[in-house]
Amino acid sequence: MRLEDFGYNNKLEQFRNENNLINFEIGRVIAEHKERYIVKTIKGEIEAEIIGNMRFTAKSREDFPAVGDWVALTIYDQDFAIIHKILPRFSIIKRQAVGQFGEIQIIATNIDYAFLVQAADRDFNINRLERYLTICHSSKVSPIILLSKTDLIDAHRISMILVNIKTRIKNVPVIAISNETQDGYGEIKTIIEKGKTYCMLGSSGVGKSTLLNNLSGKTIMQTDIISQSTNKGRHVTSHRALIILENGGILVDNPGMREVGIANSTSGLEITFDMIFRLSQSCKFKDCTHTHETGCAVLEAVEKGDIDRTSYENYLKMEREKAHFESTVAESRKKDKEFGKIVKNYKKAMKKKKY
Ligand SMILES: Nc1nc2c(ncn2[C@@H]2O[C@H](COP(=O)(O)OP(=O)(O)OP(=O)(O)O)[C@@H](O)[C@H]2O)c(=O)[nH]1
Ligand SMILES: [Mg+2]
Ligand SMILES: [Zn+2]
Repeated sequence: MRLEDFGYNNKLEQFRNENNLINFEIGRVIAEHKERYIVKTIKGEIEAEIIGNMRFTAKSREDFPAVGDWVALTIYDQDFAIIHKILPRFSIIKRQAVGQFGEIQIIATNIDYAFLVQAADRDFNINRLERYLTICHSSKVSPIILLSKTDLIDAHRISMILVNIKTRIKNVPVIAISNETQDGYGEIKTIIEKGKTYCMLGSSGVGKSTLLNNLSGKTIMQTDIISQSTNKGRHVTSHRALIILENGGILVDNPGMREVGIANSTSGLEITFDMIFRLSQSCKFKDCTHTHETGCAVLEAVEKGDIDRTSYENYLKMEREKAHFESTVAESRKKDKEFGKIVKNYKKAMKKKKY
């Protein structure tokens, strides 16, 4: 195994050289559980923690390692290594953290393509698909839509769903697959390239892990829990989330998601709803919200049926979420700043008193 086999490249090597990281091992984070990480290196899969300084200087979740990250680490033994640095990420898939407003959760990093998996039988939902597209587009990850479990519905219904997707979502490949019959696998295999990283996003139970297992060609992929004891007597339970296929493609499994909240993703919305954004150039008012204004080109297109009304409403909903997220972040920054000022003034006042 070479680092290149799990996605390492010249750019990362250059960064390593320029930042004096030559004396560290390099590895890729393949699983994370409560600030403990499993890192794949040429010496094997190692359990690691981050160096204290990284925790103390971290401003947000993005300053911690995530699945897919390249890290510089020191290996002491199989269960004990220290991560010193996260190498620059070329993409970060993130969402609004569930239950923590204004916080981000990283789903995976350094991903080239995301398979957006929806099951054809009950899970299928275009609005949600547009959400996934938005998080992909805001993180420079190319989406591929997989309609799974096609063995459970008839051909007519499948073609209806496909038409439905294609009228609302342009320029994104859509593949109908079944993990039972392996229909559609040929198409997936032609998409997967050596050295590129693919992740699986979708609700629980849609067949992500089954697909990963089948593609890996191994009969027993670890989808269930593996626990490893550590030298400190603690346990980390996690499954291996990153595997390498025979053709050299790298697949990352992800746990199913129930919510796909939009965080700060301006470009994501722009790409997903490109027609709305193109039309908005012709709105009468520059700050048009496309909700009630006269001379709104977007509303006009909705009325005429050029833009799907449900898609438009989905867009407005995500736009509001984004705005809410951004104002929450701005608000807490302002509070931090104000608090900083109070502390500074207080210190000044104390100094004056002394002399
Ligand atoms: N009929 C049918 N069943 C499938 C298909 N793919 C997966 N299943 C079944 O659906 C169930 C869930 O599949 P998983 O692969 O574990 O789903 P997952 O997306 O990984 O789910 P999470 O890990 O919870 O996010 C299993 O019982 C699979 O056997 C399919 O194409 N057709
Ligand atoms: Mg799974
Ligand atoms: Zn408008």
